[in-house]
Order: sequence, then C-alpha cells, then structure tokens
Amino acid sequence: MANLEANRWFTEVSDRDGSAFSLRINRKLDEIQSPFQNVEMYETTDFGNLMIIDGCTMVSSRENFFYHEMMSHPALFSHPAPKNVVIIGGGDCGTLREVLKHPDIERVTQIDIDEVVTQMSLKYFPELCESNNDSRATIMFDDGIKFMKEADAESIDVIIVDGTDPIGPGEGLFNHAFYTSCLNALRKGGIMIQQSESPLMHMPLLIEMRDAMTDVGFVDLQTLPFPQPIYPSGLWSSTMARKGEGFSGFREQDADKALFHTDYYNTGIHKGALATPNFMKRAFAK
Ligand code: SPD
Repeated sequence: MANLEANRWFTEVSDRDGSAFSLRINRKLDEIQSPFQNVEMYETTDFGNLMIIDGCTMVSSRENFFYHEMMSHPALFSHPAPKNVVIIGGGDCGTLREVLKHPDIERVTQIDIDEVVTQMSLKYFPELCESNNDSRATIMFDDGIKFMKEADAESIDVIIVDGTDPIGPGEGLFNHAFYTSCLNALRKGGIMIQQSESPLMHMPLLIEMRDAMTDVGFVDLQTLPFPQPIYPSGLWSSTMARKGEGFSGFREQDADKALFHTDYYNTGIHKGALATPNFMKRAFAK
C-alpha cells in the first residue's frame, strides 16, 4: 500500500475537472515567485524533475516528449518548406529543441514572458536547453501577444503557441485579437499550432478556440489528440490552423527519412492523430 503522507506527494487538484493527479516526490528543489507566476521544481521518485506553474504540472523529465514532439513535428511536416518559425511561450525550451532538429529551418524566435521558466529549465532540464545556443535560435523574454501584434505581415511560416492554461499570463493567447495577429503575420499557407488542452475535460474551450480561429479567417483546422500522462485526464491536444489554403496531407516521405531522434512522433503517429476520435468529431460538428 502506497504511503500517502501528504508531504511525499505533489498533487495537482483540477477543481474545474473534478479530478486530481499526484506524483511521489523525493524533495522540493526550488520555488520562485516571478512577477508573472509561481514556479516550483520537484525531484520525483519516478518521473525525474517536475516543473509546476501556479499549481499546475507543466513538464516532467520522463514524459515531456509527447507534448514537445506533438507541438512541433506535425505542423513542421504539414508545411511544404518552413524556414521562419516563432514560438510564443515555450520558456522551458523543449519545443525549441524539437524545432531545431529540422535542418532546413533557418530561424526560430522564442518569446516567453517569464525568464524564470528558462532559468529553471537550464538548471533542472538541461537536456531541453541543449539547442539554445544554435545560431538559428533567438530567445527573447517579452510579451508574446505584443510581439505578434507588431510582427511584420506575411513574415512567418509556422507559429507555435506553447503557453500555459488559459488563466494568468496565458489567458490572452486564446482569443480573436491574438489569432488575428497570428493570421496577419503568417505567410500564405502558413500554419499556427497551439496547445489546446484536454479534449476529454475541456471540450467547450477547445470548441471556442476552433471557432475563434475560423472566425478570424483561418481556412482549415486539425486537432491532434495525444497522451500526456501528467496533465488532467492524461489526454491532451494541439490544434493546427492554416492560412489561405487547406491542409493537404503532410510531407510523409520527409518525415519518414528524417535523420533526427524522436521518442513518440513518427509518420504512423501523425496519421493516427489525424483520425479524429468520434466523441471529438461529434463535438466539432455541432
Ligand atoms: N495543464 C498544463 C498545460 C501546459 C501546457 N504547456 C506546457 C509547457 C511545456 N513546454
């Protein structure tokens, strides 16, 4: 029988979902209250290091690959020739590392509002930060909403929105104004991809996001479900939206012969993720 002594477990209580998720911890490593949010680090017994922001699980050493790979490779292989990529949020640098695995990408700019997230990641998830010094990468600490508003029109191929949940600093990344800025900044055929919460627990929010993306003028959407063991329900999603034209498959041959290491993503996983489960299809059709 597990020892459920409170101080040996980190528990994320999801009041909005009527659920909770726990990981057993050895010790607390760090805690910093930044000007934007509370960032905690734990050493767990079985999941490696764990980052918590404002009480919510964000990254663990053991299973962040599901999320970071599904936030990057499906969009990058759906674009015919991505060169200029922007990441909004993503301060732990895990998405940046995945994007930089694509040799033909020329430029990646990451804008996270909170430098503390990157400082913590450099210290406790050095593997996620291993490409931070790549000459193609620019890492900025600034307001991503403002950055997108001021971005040159038709200048970006892929925008990846790797934010927190839609509360606190992440809230402004889920509305019409932000999506309009993203649409304007994308070149024709450009793709925006955003973490879109749990299809099981947060369907109303997911529908609102999809509707808002369509309202502002994105012409085609794909919501890809994937496992994320430490997030509420264990089932998470990313939603891709395309400017000017619909999705027409993905560069399957390039993905097949890609010479970089992934732990989850491959062409079969990509195709499987495009097969929308029935409960999601029904919800999207309403
Ligand atoms: N419920 C947590 C959702 C957080 C999504 N972003 C995580 C950041 C990982 N780079």
